[in-house]
Amino acid sequence: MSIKRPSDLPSSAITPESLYFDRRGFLAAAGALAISAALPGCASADDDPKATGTPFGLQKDDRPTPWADVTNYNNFYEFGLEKTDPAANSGAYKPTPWAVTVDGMVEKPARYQLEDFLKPSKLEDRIYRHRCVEAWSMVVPWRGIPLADVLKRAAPTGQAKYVMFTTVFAPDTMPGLRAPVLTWPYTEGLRLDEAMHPLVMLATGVYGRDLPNQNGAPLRLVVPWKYGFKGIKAINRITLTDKMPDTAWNLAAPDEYGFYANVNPEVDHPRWSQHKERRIGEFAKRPTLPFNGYAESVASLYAGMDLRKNF
Ligand SMILES: Nc1nc2c(c(=O)[nH]1)N[C@H]1C(S)=C(S)[C@@H](COP(=O)(O)O)O[C@H]1N2
Ligand SMILES: [Mo]
Repeated sequence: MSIKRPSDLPSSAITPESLYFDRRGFLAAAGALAISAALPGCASADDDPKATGTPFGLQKDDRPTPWADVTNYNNFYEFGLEKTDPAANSGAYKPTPWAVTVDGMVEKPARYQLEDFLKPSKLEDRIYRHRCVEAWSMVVPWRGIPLADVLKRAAPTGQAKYVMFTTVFAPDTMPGLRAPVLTWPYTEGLRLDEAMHPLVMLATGVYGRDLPNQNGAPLRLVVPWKYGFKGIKAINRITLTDKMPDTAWNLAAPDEYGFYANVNPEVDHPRWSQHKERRIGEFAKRPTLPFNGYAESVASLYAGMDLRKNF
């Protein structure tokens, strides 16, 4: 397979993914159809894996971004600042065994081994759009569970209004932690009603495989209507709170990275426009959609809010 190809070169026109999707008339069906049951057996480990899952919010010309790009064009500053650093520098990092703490304003705080943390839920494959604040985008077939499952089990108290997520702090295996680029450990947050939305996933896999280290193994957040930096990786703590939590990017540059971080083509980043995006693997820019194409499902969460102020 072609993982050494520099990932911002265009992908070859015909990839296993595009062939598969075109053949099945996938694009006509994008929006609601569950196709995972119809898939042939898994590709061998040497092949590009097939994109499996239910498409959510995809547009007619959206195709899954090739595996090589999804796993080699990454942001994970704990492993360095270049897009290829996370794949190159995360070899010593150990995502197993893994424990997750759920604490704060909940009736049932607990520390789980990852297997027990996931067990009551059913892993689902879902294909989502992914829009980085840097104005590039992908289409990614994630595997995971609804975050709402985990929150309901913890039973938030009446005071809980926000959910804070924390990335593991592992300086021995995360060389990027030596640089004071962000406040470590990386943190993120959602309002509780956002966090309960059924589109929000805790992902454990991509392309039907366990997450590679560079994609946030063994557990990362996916919030498809927000900029990618909300999708915190390598989560080991989930804390319910009554205060809007500090987040790594909001602490680093509050006028550039707001707490909400909803994808919004009308609100430019102070240093660049958000009207368009470059789909990884393509030349021509695409228009950026409000809420990254998920407005129908999520705009009501922000009714009455000034989205220029609450960016
Ligand atoms: N812990 C941690 N999580 C992180 C980041 C990071 O640097 N550290 N980068 C974020 C950004 S900016 C993006 S765009 C996505 C990228 O996810 P991907 O590499 O799987 O596409 O991860 C997000 N989660
Ligand atoms: Mo990003």
